[in-house]
Amino acid sequence: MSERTLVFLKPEAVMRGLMGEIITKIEKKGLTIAAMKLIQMTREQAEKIYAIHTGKTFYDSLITHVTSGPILAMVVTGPNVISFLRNMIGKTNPLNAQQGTIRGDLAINIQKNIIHGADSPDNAQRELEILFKPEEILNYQKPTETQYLY
Ligand code: IDP
Ligand code: MG
Repeated sequence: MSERTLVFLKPEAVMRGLMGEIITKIEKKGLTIAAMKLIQMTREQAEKIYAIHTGKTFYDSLITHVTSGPILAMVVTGPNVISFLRNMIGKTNPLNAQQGTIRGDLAINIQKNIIHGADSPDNAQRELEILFKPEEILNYQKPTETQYLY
């Protein structure tokens, strides 16, 4: 059963020129990018996505940071895509993120940790609706993967 999730590369990933490397990892894993756009999030969008963290010590700084420049937002689909991506992303604090994960390999700062990935089906649906209109999300299959991956 295919799931879908919301991922975005944070401004530091765009500014450090890491978009291609991360997109490649997602593609090589066999997941499918169903929508993708480079945008600058509004404060309102960021506050909705990070609503669960309202009031925490890092909240204001986090919202300011993720709205400070371009992000690359994606809807990604595939079997167990939420778990696969969370595993590929690694632990929140790059100090605890294993080598081989995106954060383990590319980040040293807990806030500037490169990438966001929704953590549950409900949050994925809620978050992708904040950044994408339904008609922006494509539904397609890659024939080679249907035959050789799944
Ligand atoms: P996640 O991105 O791994 O799901 P969350 O706990 O949901 O981690 O936190 C959301 C984001 O808030 C993190 O990715 C990170 O950018 C930031 N953050 C979380 N904890 C801290 C902290 O203790 N200090 C500074 N920033 C933090
Ligand atoms: Mg989270």
